[in-house]
Parts: sequence; structure tokens; C-alpha cells
Amino acid sequence: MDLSIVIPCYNEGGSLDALFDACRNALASDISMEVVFVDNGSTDDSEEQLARLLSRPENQFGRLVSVGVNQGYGHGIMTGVRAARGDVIAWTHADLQTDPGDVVAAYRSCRTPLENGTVIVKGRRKGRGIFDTVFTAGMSLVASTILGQKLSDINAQPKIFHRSFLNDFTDAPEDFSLDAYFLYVARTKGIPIYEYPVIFADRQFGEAKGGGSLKGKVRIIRRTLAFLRKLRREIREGVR
Ligand SMILES: Nc1nc2c(ncn2[C@@H]2O[C@H](COP(=O)(O)OP(=O)(O)O)[C@@H](O)[C@H]2O)c(=O)[nH]1
Ligand SMILES: [Mg+2]
Repeated sequence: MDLSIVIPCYNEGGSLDALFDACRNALASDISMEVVFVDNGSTDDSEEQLARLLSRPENQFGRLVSVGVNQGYGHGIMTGVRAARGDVIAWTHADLQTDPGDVVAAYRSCRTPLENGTVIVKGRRKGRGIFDTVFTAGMSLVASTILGQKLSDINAQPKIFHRSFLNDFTDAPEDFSLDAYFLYVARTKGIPIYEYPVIFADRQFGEAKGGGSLKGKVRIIRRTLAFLRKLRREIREGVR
């Protein structure tokens, strides 16, 4: 299989019909691919919606992985990643802020180096408001300073990599810091990061639980900074 797209879903019941439509539109005859939907311990009707959608003949590109009790964003993604069968693996969000079609387009933009494991690809969000742009630039600067590695637009989706990259991914964080960790590992291993421009839409269904709200932003900053400091300490102590 060429490509697995892992999509963690946490209380995304309202997004799933549109998400499946978008995934179906993203399929391409020259790429063998699967979408691994992770029900990340949702407490809404996501599980029933996923079961209903996955039973339909037109949705056979999809597979379900369930996490019984939510243990965080990173935990959900890594559970899906470990179940993925593609040579190249991607993750992106379920809320349609990034189009699954852009995941396939980003894959295509670097298909050969991705297949050879010589690059990782990440989205770079275009067309956002000034507040979000400044916030993201600030976070990138702080994270880069703490880790001593240049990281930019850390939480942009998708993230795409060859499965061999997982060997370097030894203790991935369970929470929202996973995206920062991913880029940090690529930088320390000297793997080039290619940034593919993506349009970042507003969330259409359900509620933002991450950085889409001000409260979420504050929480993400605190958690990410705590994680980055821990990572830096461990690097200094030679644990990593
Ligand atoms: N908050 C949260 N989101 C999760 C979790 N697991 C998966 N997700 C998914 O992560 C994606 C990003 O969450 P979202 O609330 O849109 O974050 P935001 O866009 O930064 O506000 C969505 O697709 C969620 O369904 C989790 O444990 N917590
Ligand atoms: Mg979102």
C-alpha cells in the first residue's frame, strides 16, 4: 500500500459525513491508499457514525481503530499510525479545516523522496487572520529557541513521512505536543522538512478543543512549553 492517512476523531460526530465525502473525493487511481479513522475515546456518537459510514460500500477505503478511553491527541494519532499499512503515512485532523485532498496533493508534491524516506512533508497554513498568524509565528519562535532547532507552523496539518521514520520516534508524547515532537525529531535527524501550502478553513461542525479558541490556545501554549522544556532538559542530560 502506498499511503495511509490517519485521522484522529474526538467527538467529531457532526463532521464525519462531510469528512468521508472529502476523503472519497481525495482518492486517486494511481495511489493505493487507506484512511485509518481513530475513534479517540469519543463520548459523543462518533463511534456509531463511524461504524455506519464504514459499513457502506463506497467507503471501503476506510478502517477503524478505537481507543477505549481518551488518553490524548498524540496517543490517538500514534495508535492509528501503528495500525497503518502504507509505506508512507500521514496524519491530519478530522474537522475539515485541512482538506484530505490537500494531504494527497502534498504527498504527490514529494512522492519519490517520501517513498525513499529522504524528506518529511508538513502543511503550512495560508490565508489565516493576522491574530492567528502572529500567534503561530510567536509559538514557532519560542519553540525553536527552546529546542535549538528551527520549527515553523508546528500545528499545521498534514504531517507525512515514510514509515522508517517511526524508528526514530521512540517516545512520542501523548498530548498535543506530538506535532512539535515530530518536527523536532526530523530536525535532529537532519531529515529535510518540505512545507506544502494549505488553505486553512474555519471549523464547520462541532467545537474546537485545541488552539481554535483563545482558551485552547492558552492551554496549548502552557502544555507545549512544558513539554519543550522537558525535552530540552532530557537532551542536556543525555537521556535522548
Ligand atoms: N482536543 C482533542 N482533539 C483531538 C483528540 N484526539 C483527536 N483529536 C482531533 O484533533 C483535531 C484537532 O482538534 P481541534 O479541536 O480542531 O483543534 P484546533 O483546530 O487546534 O482547535 C480534531 O480533528 C480532533 O477531533 C483529543 O484527545 N483531544
Ligand atoms: Mg481544528
